[in-house]
Amino acid sequence: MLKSSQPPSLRQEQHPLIRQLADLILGCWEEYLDLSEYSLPEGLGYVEGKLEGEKLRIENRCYQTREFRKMHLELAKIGNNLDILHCVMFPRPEYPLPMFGCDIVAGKVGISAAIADLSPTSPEKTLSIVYKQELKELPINKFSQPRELPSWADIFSEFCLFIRPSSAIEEQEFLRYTEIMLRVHCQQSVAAKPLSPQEKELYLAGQEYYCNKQQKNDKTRRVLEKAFGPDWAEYYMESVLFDTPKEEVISDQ
Ligand code: BLA
Repeated sequence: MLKSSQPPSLRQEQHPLIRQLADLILGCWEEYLDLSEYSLPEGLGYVEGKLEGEKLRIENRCYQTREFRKMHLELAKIGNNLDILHCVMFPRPEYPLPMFGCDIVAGKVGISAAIADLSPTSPEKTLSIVYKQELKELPINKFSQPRELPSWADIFSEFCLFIRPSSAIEEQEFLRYTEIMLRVHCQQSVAAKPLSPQEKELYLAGQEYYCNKQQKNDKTRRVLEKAFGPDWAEYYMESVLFDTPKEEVISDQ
């Protein structure tokens, strides 16, 4: 078992909810899964750029396991204005697992966006009965400021929580909601059995659909473009944030 003994340095400087969620994610990963290091493309573990005169810093942690091709936790900080947490767990496509994803965007006046989901990858674009059963008690209607999803966001499940937390209590309730999703997901993942090669292709297509849609998030793209330019932003969104495993799948056959 690999220990994440060295906490990322950016974490200490970020909004407390981001710090708490980062600790929670890494803690859950270590508790349930047998982690190995996943190497990001050269030079992309830690990145610095300038956004309108403000420094943008990005710090990445990446692991893989039997069930997951890539588990990515990213922390980003823009000057003293914007703190971001981004996390996606990409299943190996031979496992019929959804995509866990979450994003927190915190500005000077607090958190403007907090989102967490387990997004389906199945051909039917639904979660399995077991997941639905496990998630159905989640208090999705408890939050006072739900946010409307943009038009590209047809990838998310009925359990997707997208809010602006209105208080410290709601921040903690968001954390708890995300924790339950993540625990359910880790438990289901370790119990998952691999699919046939034909079924694997269908789940791979589901992941590609998810990644293509996420790449349409102009708000993420704009932040990256301003700091690093459009070519780099495109490269980063395709090869780090939302890449699909095409080459690896072809090479293991
Ligand atoms: C929104 N994402 C945003 C916003 C910013 C970023 C600035 C706008 C905040 C707001 O509307 O209040 C920026 N997010 C980033 C950057 C990175 C990042 C720069 O992750 C990475 C370096 N986004 C994800 C994942 C999900 C996600 C995994 O990365 C969901 C599982 C969702 N972010 C998401 C959604 C919005 C958002 C749905 C709102 C988009 C909109 O309202 O148009």
